[in-house]
Amino acid sequence: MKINRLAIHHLSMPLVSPFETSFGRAEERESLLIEVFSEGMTGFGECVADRDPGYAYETTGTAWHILHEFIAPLVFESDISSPQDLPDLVSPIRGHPMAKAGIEMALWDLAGKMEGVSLQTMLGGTRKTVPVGVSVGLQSCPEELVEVVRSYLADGYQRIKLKIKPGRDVGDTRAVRIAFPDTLLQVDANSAYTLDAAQSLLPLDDLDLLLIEQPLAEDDLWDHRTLQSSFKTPICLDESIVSLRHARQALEMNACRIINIKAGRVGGLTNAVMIHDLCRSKGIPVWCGGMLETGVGRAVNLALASLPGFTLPGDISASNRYYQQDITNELFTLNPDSSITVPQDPGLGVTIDRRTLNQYTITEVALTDEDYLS
Ligand code: OSB
Ligand code: MG
Repeated sequence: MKINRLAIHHLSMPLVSPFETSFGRAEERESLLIEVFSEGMTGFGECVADRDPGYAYETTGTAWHILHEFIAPLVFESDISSPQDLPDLVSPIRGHPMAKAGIEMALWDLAGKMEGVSLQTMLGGTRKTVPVGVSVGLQSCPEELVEVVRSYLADGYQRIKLKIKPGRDVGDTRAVRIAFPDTLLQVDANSAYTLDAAQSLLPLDDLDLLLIEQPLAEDDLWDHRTLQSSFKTPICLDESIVSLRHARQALEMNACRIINIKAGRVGGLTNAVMIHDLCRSKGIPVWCGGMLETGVGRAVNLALASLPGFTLPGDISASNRYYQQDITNELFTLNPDSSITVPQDPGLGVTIDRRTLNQYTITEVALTDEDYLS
């Protein structure tokens, strides 16, 4: 694939309800939609960096910069035979996995459309539908949280994830557990605790949780190991697993018993699949995390989550849990068994609603190979 043109759209989309985590509260979701052009065809990719460096150090601003100044010239000067070549191609650029993953996703879409093959097939996914749950943000009080959870259960979600932070952890989780004794329940701290502060989480061990996600800092595999040894409940790492090597080392040192896989966090789908394969070979369950994606990223998460090692429900909710209007023409809905159907059309299997895309675009740029000749 010789890429001769590339477009980046910087989007800001209103969320249907504010989403609050230990790192902040958001009413809008910023992201970058990336288009790659080759031989009259277009591939779309979503860069999941957000406006603020709260979940990760990358932002829509840093990703724009890295794509424009460093990734685009590498892509234009190469003839890419497969999207799987992208990680090596961009390896001279240190870090910035979300920027890299956004381009790689667009190449997967393009390659799939050129060959008439779905992303699911290209990745080796098998299931027609994937089990999903919903990630519930911090609410004003435990009573309000119970009501919000009740309404998601009424929508049909069979697995609930609660966001927690210091002071809003055991009480909130216990209230939900008492109200819904049989619901599949898990919590996510987004790195909000130190090892000392995390001792206050020990009562969570009696609430029959599927897992406790990322209690400690991103760069702290060792203290996660210490914490895991004092919990019966599996610790699941999200932010800490930034590469295949981190996944291997985390498992070798028993820093977690479950891994959340997000393609954006690990530099793309090629790396995501390698982490899946490693975990599968070791019998470690994985599940697909979410980043409040648009329909583009959601299509990709569904394809990824259809691989056989994804044995726990993903953070992949229906389109209407996130946005009033999405930028894809295809909308994702929840099946009665709390699953979502994996797209089957070539590439990502979604098409772009240009009117909605334009409505939510803050800035856009079109780059061509000729811009970089000098
Ligand atoms: O930690 O899993 C997370 C959203 C943005 C950033 C980080 C996280 C999340 C979620 C939402 O939990 C998952 C979703 O997209 O539904
Ligand atoms: Mg998480």
